[in-house]
Amino acid sequence: MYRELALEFARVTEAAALASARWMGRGDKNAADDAATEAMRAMFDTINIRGTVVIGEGEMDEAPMLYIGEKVGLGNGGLELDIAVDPLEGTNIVAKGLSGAIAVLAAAHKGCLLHAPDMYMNKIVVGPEAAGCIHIDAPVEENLNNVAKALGKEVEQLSVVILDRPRHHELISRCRKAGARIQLITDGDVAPAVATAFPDSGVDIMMGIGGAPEGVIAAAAIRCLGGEMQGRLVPETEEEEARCRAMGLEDPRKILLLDDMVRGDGVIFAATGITDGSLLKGVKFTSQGARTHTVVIRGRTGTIRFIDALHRLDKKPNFGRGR
Ligand code: VTB
Ligand code: MG
Ligand code: MG
Repeated sequence: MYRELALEFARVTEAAALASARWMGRGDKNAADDAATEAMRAMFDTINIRGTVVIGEGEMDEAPMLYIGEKVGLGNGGLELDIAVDPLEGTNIVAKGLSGAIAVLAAAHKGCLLHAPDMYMNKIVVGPEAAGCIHIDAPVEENLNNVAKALGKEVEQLSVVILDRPRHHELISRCRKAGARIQLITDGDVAPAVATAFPDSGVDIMMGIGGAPEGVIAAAAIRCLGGEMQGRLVPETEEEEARCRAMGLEDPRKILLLDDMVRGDGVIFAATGITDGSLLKGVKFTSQGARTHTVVIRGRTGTIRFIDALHRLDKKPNFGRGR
């Protein structure tokens, strides 16, 4: 994966973040999502790649752009890549002005990303120091103990991120009984999943059921960072099971390891904060323009770059506006 693409992809998530940040707290999640999607789509077409969206905003008939199968990039003989996007991960977060929304993408060589269907996935994610210490089917108490040991902490010092949903009541109460600390989030499980790989982020484990497409996006980052993630799709109907089989998963409920979700290290992951989160600061507008905070990670080398960018919107009035 060409190294200059890292900066190009950072510009793509910056544009999406800037566009949706204009909608922060305005109570309109669809407008925030559309703005991010349009801005991301427009920026892709400044890059010399031959990209195909494999995880996106939905099927062609339900999403006007960044739909699954859409070609993005200038073409021009550029690299053939599979692209997974979530222009606005955490639409409700932005609509309400809460924390933890990001614009995010992962790109990999063609055929290297699992084409996860739009359904639920059970996930457990830890950073590099605790890799090899989790199992998605182990009792949660056992995972907590093993991760604490690997991190050289007491279970009482662990911080576990879980989506605040009724489906997680048992998980939450068992974590609490075991003594672990929990950060309940309203939405947006990709950012905390990635944060587990940063020891000073305040997030040690992310677990629970969220979106499968976002699971693969998080897996791309964790793959680059050397952490561990396990997932299991949660098909809820026969139709969903059929979709799993159609994408080549004979057993829809098999455990998905990192290698199953992201093959090889020809991967780039980029995310820009929209609202403040554990890893990334949100977009700030100033008299000078706007400031964005982005992380971009390259699988081949594992280099992590945090890009703190000041955008002179007076010179680039269309940046982050989808045009
Ligand atoms: C959302 C979203 C998460 O999972 O909650 C979703 O905020 C699914 O859960 O970031 P619900 O259907 O209960 O809302 C994620 O999209 C991503 O995994
Ligand atoms: Mg989205
Ligand atoms: Mg999402």
